[in-house]
Amino acid sequence: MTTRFHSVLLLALATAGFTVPALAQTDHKMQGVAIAMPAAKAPDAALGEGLVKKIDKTKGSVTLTHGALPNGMPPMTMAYKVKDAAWLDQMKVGQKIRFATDPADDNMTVLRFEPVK
Ligand SMILES: [Cu+2]
Repeated sequence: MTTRFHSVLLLALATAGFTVPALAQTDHKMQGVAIAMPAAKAPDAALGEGLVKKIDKTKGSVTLTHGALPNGMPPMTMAYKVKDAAWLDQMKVGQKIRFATDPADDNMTVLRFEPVK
């Protein structure tokens, strides 16, 4: 009698033990998907378009005339710093680019860019 009771108890514990991690795992998976989806889309959605007006290698800056940006900046012409000074050699005055800026620097630094064809 006692032995049988223990078996049922163990079975119940074992079942509970398997059920809880299984649920937890499903939760983590769903959270992972929810977080991963916007993160994967963000980079391209965060790109604004600009026209290269001036390149100043001494100051390490590029002046861009840009349209309204995803970060909320209205259209304007302004000088940006660039994350990698070598990019100034890759940019050309009159070239259209798509670019992303660094929120940690009040969006005053170009974090990445790509030419628009
Ligand atoms: Cu601006």
